[in-house]
Amino acid sequence: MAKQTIESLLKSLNSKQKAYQNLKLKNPKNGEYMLSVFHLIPGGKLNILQAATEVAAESSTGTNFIVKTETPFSREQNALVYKLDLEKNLVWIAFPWRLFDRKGNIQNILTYIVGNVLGMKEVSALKLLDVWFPPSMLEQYDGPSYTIDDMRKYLDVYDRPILGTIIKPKMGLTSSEYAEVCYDFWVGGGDFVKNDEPQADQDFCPYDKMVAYVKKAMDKAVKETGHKKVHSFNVSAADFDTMIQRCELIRNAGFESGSYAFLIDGITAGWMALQTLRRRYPDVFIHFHRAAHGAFTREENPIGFSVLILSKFARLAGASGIHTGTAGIGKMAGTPKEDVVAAKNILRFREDGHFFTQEWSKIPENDKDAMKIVHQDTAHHVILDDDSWRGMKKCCPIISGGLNPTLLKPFIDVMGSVDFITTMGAGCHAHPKGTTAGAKALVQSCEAFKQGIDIHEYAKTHKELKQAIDFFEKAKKDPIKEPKA
Ligand code: CAP
Ligand code: MG
Ligand code: MG
Repeated sequence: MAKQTIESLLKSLNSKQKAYQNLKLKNPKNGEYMLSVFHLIPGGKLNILQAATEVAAESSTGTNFIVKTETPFSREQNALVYKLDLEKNLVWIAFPWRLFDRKGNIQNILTYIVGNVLGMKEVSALKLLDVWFPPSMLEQYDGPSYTIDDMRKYLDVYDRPILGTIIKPKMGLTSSEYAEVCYDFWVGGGDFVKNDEPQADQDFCPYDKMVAYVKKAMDKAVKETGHKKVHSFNVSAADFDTMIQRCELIRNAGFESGSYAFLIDGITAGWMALQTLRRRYPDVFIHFHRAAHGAFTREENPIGFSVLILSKFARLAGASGIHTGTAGIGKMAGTPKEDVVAAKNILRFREDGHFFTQEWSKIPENDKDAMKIVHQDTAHHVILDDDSWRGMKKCCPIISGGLNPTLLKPFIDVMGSVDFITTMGAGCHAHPKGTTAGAKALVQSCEAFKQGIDIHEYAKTHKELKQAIDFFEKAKKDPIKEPKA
């Protein structure tokens, strides 16, 4: 096949396709466009520019023919292919962001840019890899309200990850059994407990009783340990009314502000649920669990979007935290390139993505002190309390999935930060001596990290950690045969 040149590609476009490209777009970062990069392999007999302009059409104003009802103004809203990388099959598309529903509607944006286009015959591969929001657009979006910084203040935990668990077995405990396990984790020194992603109002674990018993367990644990605790309740439900009922049940169960979070299964319950929670409960940590994201984000999937995309939109929507993966260290697929890049992009005020550097609001160039802080920023308190208008608050990475005390430091080393919540399920409850010992082992592995001591050394004087190391390292060597507890 003759080597494609930009000229030959442009010549190949029909009049409709021509209206959805501008490879000479002067200043894509002029504030009018949300910018995006897709990996695209054309379908059928199309070349990459024909396919890309079809994607731009379908994800903005067009369809498969030019319609007589177009107007000069509607044409102004055309998305535009503005750059190509023919070697890597990459296409850059600029979306006039006024295309999108006013007052910050994420569901609407995603319906455009990863909606019908994922099903078009014109592409055989289409994956949204990165996105850039202009400052003028950011102003329209909520961003996080209650953040990990607020949770740190509540827990009085600053210089380490927030240590959490997911109650296991994943399902099947009664409400009182569930609360027992919460208590056992909290008295072992853990900070944070979450419902698992399918937890709802199952008949063997009635929601109202689960909430009531967790409150009792938390009160007992706080009294005995002298430390505050947090529980993240899954409020996902069949309908919004039930979701709100669950939120109100929790808020009226006597929990003090800061001691509970609302977990939403953001992919299966949807972005409307997430934004509803963010707008109704700005004083609550909104926890985005991303079950089912793999259908879009796995590296081997040619059609979908990246973990970075999911994470950036979660921050824009106002999630306080979202699962961003263990960079392959835990049980889920993932890499530092995917998971750590996503984690840093939602934590920091300014960070490189896969293709764009995103600043989560515009700081006037001449604002020296703010720019200095931005440059110094290592993901700590960049948003100045007295003028948080300057930036969209941070969204915290929630790191989970096959982790155990022996993997805490390896993950921190890959992440290069402790500013996250980690939740270990089996990593805690599979401990040979049970949940409380599992929690102690997690706390001890974190203490070892903070003191710069290898966990094997530290385990010599900390039996729960020793037991965890023996168990999990043996399990890793010989995963089939369950090592004797
Ligand atoms: C982890 C977990 C989390 C996954 C989510 C589970 O349990 O509770 O939902 O980690 O994955 O159900 O598997 P374990 P991600 O700690 O026992 O593995 O964080 O990648 O979205
Ligand atoms: Mg007990
Ligand atoms: Mg889970």
